[in-house]
Amino acid sequence: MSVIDPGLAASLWETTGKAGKITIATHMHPDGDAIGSSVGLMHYLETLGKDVSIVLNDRYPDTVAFIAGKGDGRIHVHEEAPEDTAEAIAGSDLIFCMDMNSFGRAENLGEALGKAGCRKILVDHHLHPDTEAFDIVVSKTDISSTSELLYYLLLEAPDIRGDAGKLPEATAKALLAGMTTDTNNFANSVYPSTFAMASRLLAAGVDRDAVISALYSNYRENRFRLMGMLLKDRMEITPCGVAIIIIDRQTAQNYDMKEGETEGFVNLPLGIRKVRMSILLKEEADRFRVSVRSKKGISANRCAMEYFNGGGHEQAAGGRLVKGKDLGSCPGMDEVAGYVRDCTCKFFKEQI
Ligand SMILES: [Mn+2]
Repeated sequence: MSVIDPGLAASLWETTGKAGKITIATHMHPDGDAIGSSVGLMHYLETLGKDVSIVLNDRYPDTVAFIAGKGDGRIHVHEEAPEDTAEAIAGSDLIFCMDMNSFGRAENLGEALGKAGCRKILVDHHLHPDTEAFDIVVSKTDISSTSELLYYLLLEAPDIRGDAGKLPEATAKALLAGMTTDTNNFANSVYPSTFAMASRLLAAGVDRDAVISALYSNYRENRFRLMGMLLKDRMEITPCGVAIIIIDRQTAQNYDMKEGETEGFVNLPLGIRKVRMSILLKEEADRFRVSVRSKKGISANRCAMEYFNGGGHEQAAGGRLVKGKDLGSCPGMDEVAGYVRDCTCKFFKEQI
């Protein structure tokens, strides 16, 4: 089972070997896989003596902060210190873009990343990568996560040579954490290669209990209070079998929700037999962030592309509805729910 083309991996590690200062970028609203793959790569590159920094559009949520751990000092956040991210990008000999299929996914960093004069490498598992924009493209969509893709790339590195036991401890932990979050703890997008990776990392001594505990037994109480309220009072199930949940700003504020604390909510309605697709909308100042999940045979990606200005994976995608453009400038929750009801109904009619 060869996950990565050895020739491609060889050219990637050769290019990496020549660079001194390396910057790693990932998508906006970074999740466990974005941080896991970026931090995992950073720790490995540091063992090669590279000067590495990570640039983010916005800070990662507290729920995945344990992955960043002591590496936190080398992470620069555009929303907090734009001059630091600009300096890191401009001074790079090489840029890695992890878990994003185009520069635009890094939102406000996109332009600087695109303009940077150095070589650029893409490592990603999303559909439709912008291959033209990169010098080396490691893109694979039938894989659980970018963390898994990076794991197999690292096994091809000259000093690792297939021995997971040679990975830095912090890299192994970050990769297991990233893969675990992107598969929803081995529930979706799991392939034989995913279990093989987990098995070899466990054998190499990664403390999975600690990772699972940090990810899934470490939430604040208010997350569960909000989850209960949304499922009881707010979830709508349309005749087409689409579950819709909207979290408006007032509600998020009432429950003191922080970034990342509603992670996973969108998956819950898929547990209901008649639900074929689940859509969660989160209100922001100028838009609603949209998460789409679907059962096998239904394309969340197509629905997100056609109706929500987004995309992602077949069963898990995201997008946005911009106020004053896709919706009224000050839309009520009924208007938003109505929009989603209508377009998903249309989506299912087109499927037949
Ligand atoms: Mn991912």
